Amino acid sequence: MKTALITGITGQDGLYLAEHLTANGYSVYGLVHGQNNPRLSVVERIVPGVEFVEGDLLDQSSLIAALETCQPSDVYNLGAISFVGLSFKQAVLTGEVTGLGVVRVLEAIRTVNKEIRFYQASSSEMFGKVRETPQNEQTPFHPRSPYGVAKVYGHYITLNYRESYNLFACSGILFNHESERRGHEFVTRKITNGVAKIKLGMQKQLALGNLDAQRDWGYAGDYVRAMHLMLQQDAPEDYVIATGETHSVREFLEVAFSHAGLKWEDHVVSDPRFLRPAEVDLLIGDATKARTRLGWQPTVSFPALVARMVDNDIRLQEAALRRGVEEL
Ligand code: NAP
Ligand code: F7E
Repeated sequence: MKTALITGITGQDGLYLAEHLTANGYSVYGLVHGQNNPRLSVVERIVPGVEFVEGDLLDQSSLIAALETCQPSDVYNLGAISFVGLSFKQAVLTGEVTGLGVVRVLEAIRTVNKEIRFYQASSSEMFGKVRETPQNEQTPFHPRSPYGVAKVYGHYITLNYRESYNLFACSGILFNHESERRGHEFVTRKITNGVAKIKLGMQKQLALGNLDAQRDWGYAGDYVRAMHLMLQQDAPEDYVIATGETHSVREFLEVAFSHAGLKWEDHVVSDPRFLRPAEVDLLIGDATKARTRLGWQPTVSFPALVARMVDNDIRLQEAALRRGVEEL
């Protein structure tokens, strides 16, 4: 039986990946940082077989100890400060966790077992102020946030350890992917949760920042399949994972509100607090390599993604109303 260790198991992707690997016969460990993490019970409920190991991307010795405990064949490094907005406010911490955290995991692998296969969660935010459209594996990087800069470091240190120490180390350059499990700070979930509350009379307005930004939004459940496929290849390589379609935040609003029978113009207000010091205007990925080499393709369309997120949030908020509390 293969054994995988996932950092970031309490995040959106960690949970989907744990489900996917467990269903494929893996024994799965999740690295958990902090104490008394409330998301642990969610992971335990959804993927009962997962085991937890303590460790932090800021703490080198805890990562070495975690690998010694789990003896994994595969490590998926999904842990990060992943919210671009927060990265502007906590730039140094973002560099430490999202950037240097990657080299700490790679060093732990080099120390404990060089045969471990490694997946790094790289990001389309590395393209930032894009040099070409659509973006592929050869497109140069121009990050626009401390998060994007940290991810560029993580990407290149993964490549460097592959070339220097012959590690089986891959980066997936994933474009935005969303789901019912997306954190509420990200714009898609903020919108679908806002739609649900407005629909049920719990709130009247939704305050947002830049509505012109365009993103290539896919479904997270599809994207974790690609992570696993990358580690099944004969040689370690990097792959862009994307739908090849782009939509603006305004288009997302249009689809989400109309799905609930509402007009977004009646409810959305502009709030400069949600503008960023530097913005990524347009992302659209070319996943030809993943399609041809991994046989990967997305299965959930943009309207279907928005609809399932809105429906889910309406269900959650209705349940919260029945219980007499606001769903967190
Ligand atoms: P997420 O929901 O924000 O999850 C991030 C995870 O990192 C959480 O489990 C968090 O744990 C953990 N973490 C934070 N600080 C840590 C630390 N010091 N040590 C160990 N773990 C720590 O992110 P996601 O959407 O699942 O994304 C997964 C990965 O893919 C991230 O690296 C993200 O940057 C990258 N990515 C995401 C997208 C996307 O569209 N979702 C696209 C490209 C790349 P707690 O929750 O317990 O704090
Ligand atoms: O913003 C605009 C905002 O925070 C999307 C992360 O998973 O994907 C994600 O990063 C767009 C931006 O995601 C609000 O300015 C407008 O242009 O949902 P987001 P992101 O920054 O694209 C990449 C690939 C990752 O790797 C990251 O980890 O929406 N926007 N108004 C807003 N965004 C937010 N959050 N809140 C607003 O009110």
